[in-house]
Amino acid sequence: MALNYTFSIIKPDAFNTGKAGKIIAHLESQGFTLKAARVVHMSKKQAEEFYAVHRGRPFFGELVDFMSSAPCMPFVLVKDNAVHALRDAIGATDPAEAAAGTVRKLYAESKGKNAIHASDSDENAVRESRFFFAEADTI
Ligand code: RTP
Ligand code: MG
Repeated sequence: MALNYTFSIIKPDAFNTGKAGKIIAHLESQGFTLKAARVVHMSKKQAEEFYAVHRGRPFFGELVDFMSSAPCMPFVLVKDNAVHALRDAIGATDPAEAAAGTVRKLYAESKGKNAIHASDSDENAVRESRFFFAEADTI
């Protein structure tokens, strides 16, 4: 059975322009429930570790610099089939290609500064939740 929670981050572009509340309200209106949340200014090392799967990709350095440039807001959301549901709700990586009504269409600036991260598998949702939260905070 699919995991009933997933992991997300309001990225620095959205968090530092006051969009966190609007994005969370938007997701709550779609049936997601907030389970845990923090505000974190990641070090470069933390950002490299979090996005280690992308090491070697052409955008890796830019991504790490961006994610460690200012505070962001990691959070855990609960919903049935949460990983799939949140990927649908955030839209395509590039806001220009994101469907109407998705978080990235509504709030993102560009493919790099795209407002929100969402885990792409149940396995990664568990790993990424544990990166920022204790297990007791997420169950
Ligand atoms: P995320 O992991 O943040 O939820 O985003 P995603 O699955 O939609 O996209 P992914 O391919 O995993 O890429 C991770 C993040 O790297 C930045 N990126 N920039 N300039 C570029 O071509 C480019 N490609 C990716 C984005 O911030 C993307 O969300
Ligand atoms: Mg991804």
